[in-house]
Amino acid sequence: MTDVTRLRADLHQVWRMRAFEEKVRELRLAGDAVGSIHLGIGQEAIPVGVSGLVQPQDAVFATYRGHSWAIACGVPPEALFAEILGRATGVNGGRGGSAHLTAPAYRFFGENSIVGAGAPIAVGAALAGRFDGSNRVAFTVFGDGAMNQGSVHEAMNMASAMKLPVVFVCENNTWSELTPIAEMVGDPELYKRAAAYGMPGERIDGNDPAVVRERVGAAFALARAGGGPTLVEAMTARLVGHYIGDVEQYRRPGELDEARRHEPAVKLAEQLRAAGAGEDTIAGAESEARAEMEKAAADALAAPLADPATAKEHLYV
Ligand SMILES: Cc1ncc(C[n+]2csc(CCOP(=O)(O)OP(=O)(O)O)c2C)c(N)n1
Repeated sequence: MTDVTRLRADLHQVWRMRAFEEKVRELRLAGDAVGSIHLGIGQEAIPVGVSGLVQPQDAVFATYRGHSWAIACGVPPEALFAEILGRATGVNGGRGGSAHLTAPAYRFFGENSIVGAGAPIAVGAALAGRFDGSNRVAFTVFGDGAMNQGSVHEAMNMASAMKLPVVFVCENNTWSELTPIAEMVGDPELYKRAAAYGMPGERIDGNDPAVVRERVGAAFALARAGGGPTLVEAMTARLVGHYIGDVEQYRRPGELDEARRHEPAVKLAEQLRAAGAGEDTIAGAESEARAEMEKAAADALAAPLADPATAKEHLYV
């Protein structure tokens, strides 16, 4: 693959995720979707970089900011829109909504609204892989705030002690809801904690899919080879509110202007220009993605709402 082909493919994937989420925001503001919705606009390079690393036997565990991770796993956007819109055709029959998307057939073992909960579940999935012969790698992604959850510490310790094939990725967007991570920790270089657990840890540019692919790819390779877990701290920025409706009074002056200069779509467009691509190549990546998501959303809107009579199906407790 030439540089231009790869960069164009990455830019197209970034735009698929962003166009999906911009459409979700529009649908939420119009009242077609309900409930609290968290967007990952600006953070797309991490799921784009990881998407090609996940093999059929693997398992992915995300957070409530998980739309792009579902797309990265290959879940069809129409089924995701339908889920968020409460439609019967949704990936979970309209029961889960934005924060509980789950699609095991696509290796996407779901979002989770409990901060840090994905990490111990991933450790369990990796441990299960020892017994079912799958050689599964369990991948889990969470925010910088989640690094202060006891469950995440316990998960990292157990994964390292048992040399389990887990890849821990911390999407460090520097905000935990409305609080800066720097005010909540003694050392904001979170990757350094990996050393305390006896596993490799590093901080990377989380706005460049190629860097993510290379460094998280090394973590997957180590895990598959029996070398145990890795912690990757991927630096990025959330260009929108914590949730749709967040008025973002906590932002520092100029913070978002600065972040927009380094966000993944801007970075990839610059790399494409440097590799000799024309403006039509760059614009096409965005317009194709927007057309795909407009159609997927329209098809989902046309589907019937979930039948309330089915609300109690699939309940276990
Ligand atoms: C166990 C738990 N505590 C608190 C909350 C409330 N809460 C929701 S999101 C959030 C911030 C998490 O920040 P971070 O882990 O950095 O992820 P981000 O939202 O930035 O992606 C908090 C505290 C929760 N959902 N679960």
